[in-house]
Amino acid sequence: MRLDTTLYFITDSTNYEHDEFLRRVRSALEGGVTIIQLREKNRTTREYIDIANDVHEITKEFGVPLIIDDRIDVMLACGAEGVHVGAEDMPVAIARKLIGKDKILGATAKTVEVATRAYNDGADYLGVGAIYPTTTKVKTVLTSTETLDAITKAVPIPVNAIGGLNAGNIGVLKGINIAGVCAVSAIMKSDCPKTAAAELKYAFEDLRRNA
Ligand code: TZP
Ligand code: MG
Repeated sequence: MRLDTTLYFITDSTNYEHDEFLRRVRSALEGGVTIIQLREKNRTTREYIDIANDVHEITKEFGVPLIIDDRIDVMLACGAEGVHVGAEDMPVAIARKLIGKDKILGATAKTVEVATRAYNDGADYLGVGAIYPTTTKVKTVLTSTETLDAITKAVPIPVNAIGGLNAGNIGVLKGINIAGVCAVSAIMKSDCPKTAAAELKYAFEDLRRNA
């Protein structure tokens, strides 16, 4: 499956019944998300696998890659297309060795040094942020747009911005050579994930056109 990080939707099933969660995932896909990361922080391994299998059934219908946050075992168990690792997770080089060359490997980077190392160790794309403060459950600090810009210039792989981003505030990324934007709340918590996804994608494409 082709890696296109233009609109990278990261899920959060907190506060949603299973069926409603899946309905939102489908709606986001209908709105044009190009890649999905399943991010579950408070699940048993069995639950994580079950939910991953259900989400994967839907993403396959749309031909969109499914990335599993943190867990290579869950990725392998459900046959997802890739895994995303952060600073406290499996080191990028070890993750690449374990998953082989064909799976997608994403990494989080907040500095040029970490970004360069992740690229050299086998990452396929990078998530950089948080650009804005976020209400999503995450241990993170803010990353400046200057650092984001420097990272895009330091590595030849797709770099995505993340953190508090929505269609109304991504103008701050204008002129920075990012491959796409990542969003949790802007899509997940919207009354209509389909519309939210479509608006965010349009806003990003508009930004790219006028860069
Ligand atoms: N990493 C940095 S910020 C963030 C992650 C996982 C959460 C982004 O969530 P939101 O709701 O789009 O601000
Ligand atoms: Mg992680």
